[in-house]
Amino acid sequence: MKAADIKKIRKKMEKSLDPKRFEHTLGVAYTACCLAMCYDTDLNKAMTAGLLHDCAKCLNDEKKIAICEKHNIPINDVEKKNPFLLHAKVGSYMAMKQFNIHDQDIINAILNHTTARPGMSQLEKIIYIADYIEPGRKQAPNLVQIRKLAFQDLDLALIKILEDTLHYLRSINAPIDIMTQKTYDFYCAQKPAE
Ligand code: DGI
Ligand code: FE
Ligand code: FE
Repeated sequence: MKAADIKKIRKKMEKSLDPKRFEHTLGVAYTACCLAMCYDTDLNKAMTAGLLHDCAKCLNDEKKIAICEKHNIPINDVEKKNPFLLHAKVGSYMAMKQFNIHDQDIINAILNHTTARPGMSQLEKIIYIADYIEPGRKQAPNLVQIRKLAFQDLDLALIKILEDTLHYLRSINAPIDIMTQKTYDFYCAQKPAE
């Protein structure tokens, strides 16, 4: 991924996202770059995945469902009830087809940025965490603590974000995607004893 390609992607995102979502996108891209610096991960990949992670966010539900049906992308029960979740799957598809991204790690980072998954790569963790802590985020609890933790221990930050997300989803009675719960259980089991 060259600097010129990154500039092109940024321009396209500015056109296709609403201004607030574009601002969030820049926040995620630059936060992902900071985390990549901290954890010796490829900066260009972090930038590219950050810029593209919500590329399908501004499509309406009908459009996201139509794209899934047309291209045989499976929709599970929780996604059926909450089609916004599909922006990750549809986004990774668009990254491949419309933005010509062939790097599997970038594609996975976009695909798994909402629910996360067990066994994530460093880049996938970085995008998941950057999405939660970017400077424009205001509402989540424990943000001050999680922002600091992200630069100290990626896995502990991941666990805390998943814990707070599951807690929040339960509090509003939202159906929980099996992947969100599985990921939390997986990383808790991996956590070294204190
Ligand atoms: O697209 P963004 O708003 O930037 O962020 P995102 O793609 O991480 O989506 C965040 C939302 O996704 C947040 O409100 C929590 C929600 N979410 C994460 N896991 C699940 C979930 N929602 C449901 N219903 N079920 C899940 O398992
Ligand atoms: Fe998203
Ligand atoms: Fe996002």
